[in-house]
Amino acid sequence: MKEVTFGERFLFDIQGYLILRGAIDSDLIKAIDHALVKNEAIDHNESWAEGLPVVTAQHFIKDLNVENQVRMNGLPRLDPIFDQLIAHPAILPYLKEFMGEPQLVNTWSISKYVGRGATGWHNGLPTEDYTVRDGVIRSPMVNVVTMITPNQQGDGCFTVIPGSHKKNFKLDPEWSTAGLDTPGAIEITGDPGDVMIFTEALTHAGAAKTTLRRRTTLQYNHVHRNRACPMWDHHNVRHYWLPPSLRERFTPEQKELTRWMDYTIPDRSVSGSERIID
Ligand SMILES: O=C(O)CCC(=O)C(=O)O
Repeated sequence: MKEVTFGERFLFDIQGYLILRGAIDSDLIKAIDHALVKNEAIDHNESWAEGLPVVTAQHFIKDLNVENQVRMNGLPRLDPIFDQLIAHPAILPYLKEFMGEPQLVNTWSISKYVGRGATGWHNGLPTEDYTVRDGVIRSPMVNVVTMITPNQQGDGCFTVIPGSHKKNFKLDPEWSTAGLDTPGAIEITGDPGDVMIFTEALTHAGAAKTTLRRRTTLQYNHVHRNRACPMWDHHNVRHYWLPPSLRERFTPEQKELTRWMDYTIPDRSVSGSERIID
């Protein structure tokens, strides 16, 4: 297994993210892109969401809630090709190094088209939760972004404020959608197959999409095993949790990274029946 170098640990700690250039080979990226385009083009059975309060039912399998954007949730349910980014050997050593005992939770894609506006700054972890003690980095939530298409200036790239996982001031509300005009903000550019790994304590957002071509990234989010308990939420767990029938095809490493799924209650119909929704 690949060793994470001291230089990489230093950089992850000081920036809050690392970029792994060419981490995923181009044949896999092409196959993933093909499966994603196919799934974005079809309607999906969203009957699992029946009865959910409208306010929470915003992330359908195919989520078209945002103009000029398609978001797909629960990727391994859509095509086995998406399994290949779970516990990928180019990524797993970093998850272990920065998290200790990582578990995969949600997986989603975002495809943006021209006109998609900039998104607001956010972070999935409070800064207090990111720690370094005795030289050991611990981020209880780490997100892995894989670039499927070019992510260049104007493509609606991820934007981050490097070092903001240790920030001591709240952002001025005026900066909420100021994108690259926010002090310290930068755009994460790259090519298909490049990967960004970041602590969810890092303040991040998406830039406005001004180019004509589609821009797609996949997000595979991980939490420390002690926090792998999002199953109280029926809405989210539909996309987080993968049924045993699906996980049968996983490698031992993929099964290990999704172990929490053995212990949680499956998604159930909210109408009160005990029907398990696979
Ligand atoms: O691709 C983007 O616009 C950023 C997405 C994002 O911030 C997220 O998925 O948390």
